Amino acid sequence: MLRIAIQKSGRLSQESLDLIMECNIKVNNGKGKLKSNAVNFPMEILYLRDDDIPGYVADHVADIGIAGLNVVLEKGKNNRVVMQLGFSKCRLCLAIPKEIDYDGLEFFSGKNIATSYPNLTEGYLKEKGIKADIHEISGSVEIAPGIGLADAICDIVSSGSTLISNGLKEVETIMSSEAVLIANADLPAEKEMILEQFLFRINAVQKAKSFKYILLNAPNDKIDQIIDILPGMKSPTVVPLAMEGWSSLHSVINEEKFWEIIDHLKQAGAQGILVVPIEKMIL
Ligand code: PRT
Ligand code: ZN
Repeated sequence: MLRIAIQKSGRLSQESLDLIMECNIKVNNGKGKLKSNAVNFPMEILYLRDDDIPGYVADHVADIGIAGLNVVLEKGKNNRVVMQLGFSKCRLCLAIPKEIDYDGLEFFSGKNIATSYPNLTEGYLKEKGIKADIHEISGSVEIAPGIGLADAICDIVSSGSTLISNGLKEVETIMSSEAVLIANADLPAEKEMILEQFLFRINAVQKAKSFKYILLNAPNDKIDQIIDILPGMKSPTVVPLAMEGWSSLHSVINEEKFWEIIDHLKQAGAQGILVVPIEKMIL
């Protein structure tokens, strides 16, 4: 049995649960529950505050967990980051009132900085040789300069609109973050095996998301030219159509690449192009 801790309610909750379910792990997720069991995979799910997840994983309360890299590094527990999950992307930034001219990190020397990330902020400034006064506050960090509580802040930024609406501007990026899967540094072999199976499924789901299955029709004399354009995994499948001299061509292609080559495909004579999602991809 592998215990995974995910955020109970917040920015990571839904996507963490979606990821588990996309791996075909069925969860009885009654609202308000603190714990639930998967019905078709040896997994138990704990619903916790994101800040507690690294600590619970390090203490063996949970075996693995999903949290923002920002929280994982801030807590500094002895866990392994086993996979980047690609959602809840954001960055940890230093920001100052927008009317102040900023001429480099020296600005922060001797200044008061409000943050919920004292360890990351201090670590970053120390590495740069800057000594500042760091004040830990747990929420609404953005309002600290406006009410005279601090000269600057260090906080999570995503779109940047919270900073703007509080009259602040971003001046330094301390780190980029996204949701990550962490694991206890020392799992028993049986749990490690279940983790491997889970990682295998996540990989298959993530690969499938960035690839599409493409089907198109083309005159037989254009097939070679079209195959050259398609950056497929292996050689595409070519099936003759009922209409004399035409074939249907099937391949798997990276979605980003698809938009680059669509015009070339059409120019080369491709018709009836279909692009369909792939649910799982195992290479
Ligand atoms: O209750 P619990 O403790 O579990 O949740 P929480 O309120 O502490 O965390 P939550 O749900 O807000 O965030 C969870 C994780 O999501 C964070 O640790 C980050 O890894 C990630 N994440 C992604 C964000 C954001 N984007 C984000 N925009 N976390 C916070 N914000 C906040 C930020 O603090 C600021 O107040 O949103 C505001 C900035 O957003 P923009 O879009 O205006 O720049
Ligand atoms: Zn939190």
